[in-house]
Amino acid sequence: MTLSTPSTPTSTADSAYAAQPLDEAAYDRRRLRQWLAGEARAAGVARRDVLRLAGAAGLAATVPALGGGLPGAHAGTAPGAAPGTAPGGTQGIAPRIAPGIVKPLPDDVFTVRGTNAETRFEALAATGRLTPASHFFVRNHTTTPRIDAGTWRLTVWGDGLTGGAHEFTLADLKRLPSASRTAFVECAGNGRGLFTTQQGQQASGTAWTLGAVGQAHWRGVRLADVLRRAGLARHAVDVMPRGLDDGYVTADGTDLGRVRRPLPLAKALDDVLLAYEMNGEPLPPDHGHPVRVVVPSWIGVASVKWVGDIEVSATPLYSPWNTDFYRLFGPGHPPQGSAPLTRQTLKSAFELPWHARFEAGTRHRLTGRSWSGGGAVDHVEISTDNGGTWRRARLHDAPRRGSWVRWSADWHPRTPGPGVLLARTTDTTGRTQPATTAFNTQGYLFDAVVRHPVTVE
Ligand SMILES: Nc1nc2c(c(=O)[nH]1)N[C@H]1C(S)=C(S)[C@@H](COP(=O)(O)O)O[C@H]1N2
Ligand SMILES: [Mo]
Repeated sequence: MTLSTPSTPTSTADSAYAAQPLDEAAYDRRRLRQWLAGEARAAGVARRDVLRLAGAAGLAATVPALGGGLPGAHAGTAPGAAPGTAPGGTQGIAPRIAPGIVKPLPDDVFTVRGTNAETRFEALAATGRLTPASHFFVRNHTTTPRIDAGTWRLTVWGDGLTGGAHEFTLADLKRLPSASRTAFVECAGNGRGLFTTQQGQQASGTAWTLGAVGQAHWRGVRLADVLRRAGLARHAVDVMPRGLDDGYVTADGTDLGRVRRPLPLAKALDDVLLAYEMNGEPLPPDHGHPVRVVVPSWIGVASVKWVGDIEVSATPLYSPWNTDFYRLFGPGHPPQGSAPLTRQTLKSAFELPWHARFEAGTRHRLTGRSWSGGGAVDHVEISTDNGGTWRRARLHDAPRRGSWVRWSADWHPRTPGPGVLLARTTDTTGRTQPATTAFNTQGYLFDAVVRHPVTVE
């Protein structure tokens, strides 16, 4: 993280948090035990829904009692989204419009999947280390809201503050020291479709291939600075940002409320940003205008868009997005699911269309990208003989935590016919992409080596 101005001195109360170790695994185990023991409250979800959802997820444990304390409507919302209206009309070929996404979605850049848009990896070949907003995937639970930055307010509230609720305008945030960093945002379900096409397994959810990922330079303020200004108390444990988009209603009609997911305080105080700029421009509507959370290296849902309020809590918080969703369910996992997912796994992708064609007897330059939520990319290998031999790809970016690396390798195919291209990365933790990924019913964290089909002719 680059701080453009030195951060303000911290109070003694704050240093207690700074000293708190960031042990995500321990945090998750503790929260899971508390959930099972019924200590936590399921914020914002009606009790009957918690019971039903717990049943559906095979949760045999006590369902937590509901706590109150949720504020009502939020200031600064201008819902009235204009779903399906692309600005600037259509020039030339009419771009595809997904319900609820504002920006144009040209066919050569995106695959529309329900309310979401997946970036075609071959379209990234024309982009640099940063993904322009025009090429950045969109994952919307509902529709992109149109929010007026002038009337927008961020409310920080909860029993984890020393005093009452605190409101920030965008101008207030911009007066704080700015902080920026380059980070990818990747959906936990990125690659889900490959469970089916590569492993013959059917997972629920959007059947993304590899394009539910993008990397931008985010600029804003440190969440830590905002929490401190709001009066963070010593006994705070969780922080839960919530979006201003419409509540999410499941297929069977259950309203789960607005998108929200708790973060452990240690992560919230570490490297999390409240971003108001993406690649040097104000955030575009589809990516969270005017302010979104950016949680580097963690699964995309942690990076709440259109943030309107942040609950700071003295007790563990739960939402459907860390209980029924974004855990691993299925064979090999406990009935209540794994601990809530935090960091992303690692992946590699060629900047090629599926079934790309190559001329035999010519040298071709293969390009792609690799990334990991576990650490920086250490190296990338490719195989053009179905995994028989592997060789190192040339890296084109200095590997950094939370960022992807562009790479290339030359290939001189000689024999016409169908084939597969393989790429795999190893990160600085020593983890390498495996041949297969253990199945989970919601298809999260696919990280196996992808068998990219090509034809030599
Ligand atoms: N408020 C809100 N925040 C959200 C979402 C959403 O639907 N609403 N989707 C989440 C998910 S699942 C992902 S993967 C990322 C996607 O960010 P992007 O659309 O900017 O690519 O946003 C996250 N933040
Ligand atoms: Mo996601």
